[in-house]
Amino acid sequence: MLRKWWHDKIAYQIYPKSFLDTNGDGIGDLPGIISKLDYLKALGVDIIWLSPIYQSPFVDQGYDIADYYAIAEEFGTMEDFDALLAETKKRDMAVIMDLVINHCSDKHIWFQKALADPEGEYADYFYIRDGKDGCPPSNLRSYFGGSCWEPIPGTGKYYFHMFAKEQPDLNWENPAVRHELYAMINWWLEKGLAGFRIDAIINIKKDLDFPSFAPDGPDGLAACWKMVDSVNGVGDLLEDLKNHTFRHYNAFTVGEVFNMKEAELPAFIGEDGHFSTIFDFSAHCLSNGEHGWYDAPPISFENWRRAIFESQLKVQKVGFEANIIENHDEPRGVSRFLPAWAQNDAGAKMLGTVSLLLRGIPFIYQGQELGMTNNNWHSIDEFEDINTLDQYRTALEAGLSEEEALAVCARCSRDNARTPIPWTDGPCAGFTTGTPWLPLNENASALNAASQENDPASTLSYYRRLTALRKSQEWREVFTYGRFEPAYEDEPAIMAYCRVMDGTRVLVAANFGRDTVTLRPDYTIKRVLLSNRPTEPENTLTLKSCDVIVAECCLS
Ligand code: TEU
Ligand code: CA
Repeated sequence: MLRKWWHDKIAYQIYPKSFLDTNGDGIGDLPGIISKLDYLKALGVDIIWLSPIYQSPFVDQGYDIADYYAIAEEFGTMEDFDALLAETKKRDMAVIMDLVINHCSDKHIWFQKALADPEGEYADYFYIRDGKDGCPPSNLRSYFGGSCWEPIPGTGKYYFHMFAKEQPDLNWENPAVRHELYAMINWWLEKGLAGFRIDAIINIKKDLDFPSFAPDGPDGLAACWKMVDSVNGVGDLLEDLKNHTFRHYNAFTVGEVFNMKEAELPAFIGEDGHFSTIFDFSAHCLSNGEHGWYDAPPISFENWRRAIFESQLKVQKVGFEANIIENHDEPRGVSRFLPAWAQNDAGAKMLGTVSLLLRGIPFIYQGQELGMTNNNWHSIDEFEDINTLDQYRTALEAGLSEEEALAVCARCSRDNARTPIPWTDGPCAGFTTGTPWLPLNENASALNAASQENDPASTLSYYRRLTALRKSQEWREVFTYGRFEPAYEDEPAIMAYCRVMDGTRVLVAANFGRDTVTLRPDYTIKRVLLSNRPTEPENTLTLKSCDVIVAECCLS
């Protein structure tokens, strides 16, 4: 396998709005990020992914871009951005930005021009079609609810949007659109950006006939991903994108890809694939509800472990995936993947260990290193997320009570991951001197960075040891390139695997159960490299509830 510069790196996702506010407007900003670069360096972070910081009306929190060349004033200026690049470079860190090119904002000049003249040049930057007998051209339902087709007043025409109506989809079949987007991407890469996280990219290929599908809900509509599933040819567009941009910069690209056809994995992430890597969402997809969050199935330990094992075994034959516990679209992993008895410090360390030492590129989401949890939510009015508000309506329409619908959103909302980072136990947790744009977590006075900073037993201190182990001279090779082998699969509460390479075998084993388990001596332990236990027991392989060990094993 050809070695790439990013293979052994650790990435960290920043959701700028909630990271750190320095001017008291309640919104995190670029100077806030710059002031925490040493914190990130100490955590072992090599690559920083910034969720969108471009100019935007923030209907979908910046995933609706009005100007791809401008920094949102909420976050700062282009000078701030350049300073961030310079400061990261000094620390030998790289920055990647979010690339949102399936759609733009309805406030983007291209769309404004398209609306002004729905027959003109810019109309062809989007998908504008005539209605059928006063109805939309097809029955697809957008990801955020309602029809994918929005009428253009007074014209009988509609434009297509897979997300909010304020996020019109760009017409990737139009060479002029591709040309504009590629020029923009190269402009950022020229500035010194290391690459991109590429948003919702599978959606760029449309079925240009825009057929209707069998309705799958009481609204008579069908989920728009059904079109994604049924259409071929996204690969040609992705190759075109790569060949005009990333390839020339040796950029690191991580695709946000759902609904990929399984046989296409090598084309996506194999040697010279469309992307460097894509996220592994296999565990997260286990809770996809058939109709929405309200019928999302719970995730059992068994299914979670199987999903990860299957994915690891499949992907290692092809390339690297990017492993996450959570991101800005997902509830906190500690509240989601851990059983009730493990939702504590020990559990957070255990979950972090088994995730970060998998084969692939670990992405830590801001606050994960502190063991942040979902928030307690008391009213639907506390939420900002457009997706959450839609899911609340959907749940009510399905017959849930207001209380039940709120409970669904409290469990699944994307805002769980978007609450501000608690930096201190002071006012507003040190996040802002003003009013935070989204409520702080109720546990912020107990769970914050300052209280963990100098406590060797804290989740933060443990994460530092964990990343240091992964990156150490001695072990980075096996954690980067070592084969993944499931272990103790017959133990119903143990998540365990080995990373194996030439003369080295490392066992990672965690007890997600409530009871103590003594593992069979399948492996002879040479020494424990890391564990979350205060003292090592007589028998290394005796794991109490929430214990995790990382141990070097003898080969035979
Ligand atoms: O997400 C794409 C996507 O498919 C999401 O709708 C995802 O399924 C959902 O958030 C899960 O609840 C990306 C971004 O990550 C997300 O924040 C944006 O809202 C979306 O694209 C539109 O740009
Ligand atoms: Ca601010």
